Amino acid sequence: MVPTRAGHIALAGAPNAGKSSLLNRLVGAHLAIVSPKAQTTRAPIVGLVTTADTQLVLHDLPGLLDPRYPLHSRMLEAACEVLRRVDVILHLHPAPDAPAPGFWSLAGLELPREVPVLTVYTKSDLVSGERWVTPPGTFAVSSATGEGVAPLLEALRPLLRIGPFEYDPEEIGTQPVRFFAAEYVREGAFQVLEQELPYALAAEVEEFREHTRPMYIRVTLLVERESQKGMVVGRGGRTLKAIGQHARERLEALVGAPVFLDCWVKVSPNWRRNPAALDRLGFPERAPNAKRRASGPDRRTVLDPDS
Ligand SMILES: Nc1nc2c(ncn2[C@@H]2O[C@H](COP(=O)(O)OP(=O)(O)OP(=O)(O)O)[C@@H](O)[C@H]2O)c(=O)[nH]1
Ligand SMILES: [Mg+2]
Repeated sequence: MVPTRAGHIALAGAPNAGKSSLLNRLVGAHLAIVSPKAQTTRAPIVGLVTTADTQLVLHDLPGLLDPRYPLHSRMLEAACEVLRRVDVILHLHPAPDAPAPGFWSLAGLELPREVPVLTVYTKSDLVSGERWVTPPGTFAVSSATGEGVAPLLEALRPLLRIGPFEYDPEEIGTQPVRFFAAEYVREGAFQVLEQELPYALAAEVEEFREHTRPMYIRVTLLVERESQKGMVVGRGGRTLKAIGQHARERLEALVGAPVFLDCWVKVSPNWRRNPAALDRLGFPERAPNAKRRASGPDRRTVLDPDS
């Protein structure tokens, strides 16, 4: 009998590289939120892919970037914490922007750990008409078409340890529905709101009644300033309604049951820089990352001028 193999794999790279789209393609469900804007993912998302003999525990990470404010620092720390413990790292980089930089140079990450790092060029459909050739020893995938996904999966199996599965083979994720409720509201905001506004927004589940029909979920959208509240609500509440509708449809597809999603907007002044608010919103402060290079003059953390 073929032995089972299982392991943890990070999907890492610069913001907007296509990490969440690849997670969703591999899992076969829209688990992680996606948008054309950079820095959509703020906390790691776990997706599970199980076949007869292999279980991949995939970690879609926030983009590796130089932090500009405390939320960014905590996003990066969360990504580094996962990078320190996975069995394989996939370094995702868009094929149209090839070649990929060295992985450990991203965001000041220092020093190669003893872990395999595979370079994966994403969005290969965007270069397919250009006779682009995949650099030797790397992979090219398209989350839009599925091209290149099977060879990547094949290459991963031998890198995993022989051993039992960690999760039920039927599961596709490990995080609770309430986590995804807040995420899908943010995805709606990224879709509906212009420019920088989605970055000033967080979503927090304040009430969650799973056993009612429909399921009842109350989510508060936090904005940083009073002036942003009206923009999120929109004329006659239209904008907020569109955000809620997007999130409700995603959530109903995930849980396979009707959901009543009640969305409200509240001001939480400068929450992106407020340690207590960040703790509460699921961005805990972590032990300093020993693997980050000390800030040099060219890599100093720059706080936004309006902080
Ligand atoms: N054409 C094409 N577009 C893609 C592909 N994969 C991702 N995209 C697009 O690229 C953009 C960014 O995708 P995401 O999956 O959100 O990227 P990410 O790396 O998770 O981004 P952050 O979470 O912001 O770091 C979105 O507009 C996607 O639709 C692909 O294979 N082909
Ligand atoms: Mg993402």
